[in-house]
Amino acid sequence: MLTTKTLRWFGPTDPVRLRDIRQAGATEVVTALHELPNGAVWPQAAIAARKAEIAAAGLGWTVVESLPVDEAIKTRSTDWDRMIDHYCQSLRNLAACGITVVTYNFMPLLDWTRTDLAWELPDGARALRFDPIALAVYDLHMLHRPGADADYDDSVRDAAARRYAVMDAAARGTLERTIIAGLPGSEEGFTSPAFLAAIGSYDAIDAEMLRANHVAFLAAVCPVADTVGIRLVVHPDDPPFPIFGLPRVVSTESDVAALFAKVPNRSNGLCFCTGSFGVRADNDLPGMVDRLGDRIGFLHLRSVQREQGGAFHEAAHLEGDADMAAVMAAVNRLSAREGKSIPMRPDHGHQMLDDLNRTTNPGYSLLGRMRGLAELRGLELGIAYAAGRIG
Ligand code: CS2
Ligand code: MN
Repeated sequence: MLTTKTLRWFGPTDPVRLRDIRQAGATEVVTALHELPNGAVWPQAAIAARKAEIAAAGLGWTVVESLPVDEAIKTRSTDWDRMIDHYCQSLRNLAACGITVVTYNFMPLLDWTRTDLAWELPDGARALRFDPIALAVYDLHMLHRPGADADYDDSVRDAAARRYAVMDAAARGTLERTIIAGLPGSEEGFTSPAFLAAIGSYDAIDAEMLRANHVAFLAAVCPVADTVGIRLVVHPDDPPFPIFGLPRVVSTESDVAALFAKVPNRSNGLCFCTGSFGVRADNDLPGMVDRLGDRIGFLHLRSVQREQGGAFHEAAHLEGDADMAAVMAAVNRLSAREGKSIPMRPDHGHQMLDDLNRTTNPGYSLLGRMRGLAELRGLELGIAYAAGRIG
């Protein structure tokens, strides 16, 4: 049994077209009704129309990425009941249209975060990069978050002050937009004053409370997901550690194992993102596939290269720190054990070749992802063949 090859598509406004995705070798897209605001019910008619548009291009749509979890749910504030009702109704509507996997994340305020969206690699391609010093520059010198000083050690503070002093207005503006304007999929961006105010809504929420709120969310929606036959898969934190003093609680194997222990429902699953988990050297990626096993409902395959001082950039899919061959071997064992095809996508890709002449969503250019998909497909086929599982 091989994985189902998918690519992410941001809907009709995505400069990467459905036809491109099909030619790149995917049989399905993963997408969302990106045009709807967070917290809105996804109407069944709108889901069905999007599905028909995708089918007309010869592609399937069974995986949603993402059905965003409203801040009222993450902070457990007054609108909680209404937002849970909306979430459950969206799940019912999605199931009625044949969706079987729904991705979400539980990161406060920000989805994935980078400090550079076009970091030049030695071969001239461009990658996404995260640099803790750049994050500190923004936090300490531009956002002026109260109490931020205490979150950085002396060497990072000094480096940030020196870096800030030599940045011109354009560089400062780019850094601000990169961090808070909202990367694709995050649906919502902030201005710095609005971000500062929103951070305040987490003043009373520590990691323990955020975990409890996550469990409360799952306890409320998993019974509905079980009934309608949807697998909810949580995407890990990216990066997998707290930033801006906000807690992050889906960063390690033990974080997700605890979630499955607390909410054992079958629908409670994981989007195994090797790029997000792989930023931490203490996450054993192939071992996690073996141990988390059937909880894994969706695969994001990507490799990061860890750098000195906690920075990292996105490497080519078969390079960097992730042992992708070992991950793929574990995935192949899991697929054989489960007897089912797990949806996978190459997560992000470099801007390369003609990508460099085009404007696409950061991380989601066509050719870089096509290279990633082709390499991962070949790797999987070779592993399955060598293991005597095909041919
Ligand atoms: C990102 C996220 O790293 C990623 O896969 O593209 O936007 C991801 O889709 C969400 O965190 C899932 O909810
Ligand atoms: Mn991912």
